[in-house]
Amino acid sequence: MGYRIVVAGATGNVGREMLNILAERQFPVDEIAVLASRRSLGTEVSFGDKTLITQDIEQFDFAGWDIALFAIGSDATKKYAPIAAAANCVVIDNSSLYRYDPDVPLIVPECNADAIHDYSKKNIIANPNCSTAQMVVALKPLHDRAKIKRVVVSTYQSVSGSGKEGIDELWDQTKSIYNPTDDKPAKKFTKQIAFNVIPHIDVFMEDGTTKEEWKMVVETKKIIDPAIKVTATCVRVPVFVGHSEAINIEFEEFLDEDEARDILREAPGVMVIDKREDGGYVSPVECVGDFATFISRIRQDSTVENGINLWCVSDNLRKGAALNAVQIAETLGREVLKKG
Ligand code: 11C
Repeated sequence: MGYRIVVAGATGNVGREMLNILAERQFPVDEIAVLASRRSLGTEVSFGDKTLITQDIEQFDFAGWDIALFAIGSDATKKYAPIAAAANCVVIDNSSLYRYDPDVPLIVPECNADAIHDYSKKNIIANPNCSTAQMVVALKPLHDRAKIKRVVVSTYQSVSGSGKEGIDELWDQTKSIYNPTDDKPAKKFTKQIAFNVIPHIDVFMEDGTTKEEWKMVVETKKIIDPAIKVTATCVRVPVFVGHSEAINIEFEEFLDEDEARDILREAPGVMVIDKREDGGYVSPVECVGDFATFISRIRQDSTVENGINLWCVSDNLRKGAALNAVQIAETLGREVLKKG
């Protein structure tokens, strides 16, 4: 016997990836329902070799369904997640709405799978922000060996993190650069994104950081260890899919770069590609469609007592969103529901 699964937001970038990944990983699905808002009602989406038709989330009865993967944004989640949870359907939510709620576990299975048992406080489990997810996969095994004190991270985030409109804006603006009569001013982003970089993702906070930067700080503490200090600068770059991060880590204890490389080679969800030669590292175009978080450029930082630098790249629609959500569902199935 398998699971009755719901994917809400099935026509968006993340919802479609959720369906692809459920099929690719052969999640034990008995029945699947795909939900959308009225605007996308009746849209066809693929699930393996099947074509599914979206149903109206407003009219949907969640009773009798085991797990709902939500990729519908915070406002819609606020309305529908409590309805699903009250019907005893466990919600795995990709929005930021519940991430900081002490009664909702925030899970990256490679780091804190044990937190799955806290799901029953609200019948809701939160999926982290994409830039946090890939970073904690890299940090956790190193923290277990040498205890991280402080992390300085700079991100290079692809436009797909801001949805289909972001992808369209980069595509249209890039074409329009070569055709000045077809001007495409910035709409989704605050400045031109084609052939440019923008040091601003999400809204500004009072202290001058952005909410994307704040999320990386708070979520890393909740997932790995509240004692870890994180400072982040998040930057949007003209890449379609794949977030990159330059991460500087300061440890309590000395950690040699070769040992760090060995630890990461053995770590779950990580693929180390680290040759000190031309092209011996991963760039975002190479990580698209992959499950792994890729680590390259592992090296000692001799400007601090116990420092390591590394470069971390992952498919933000997969590890950063859909894959992590499916991994949470797999963990819930294996550890709690035990049906598959
Ligand atoms: C971006 N990281 O690249 C964001 C997208 O809190 O789930 C995901 C936002 C979130 O724009």
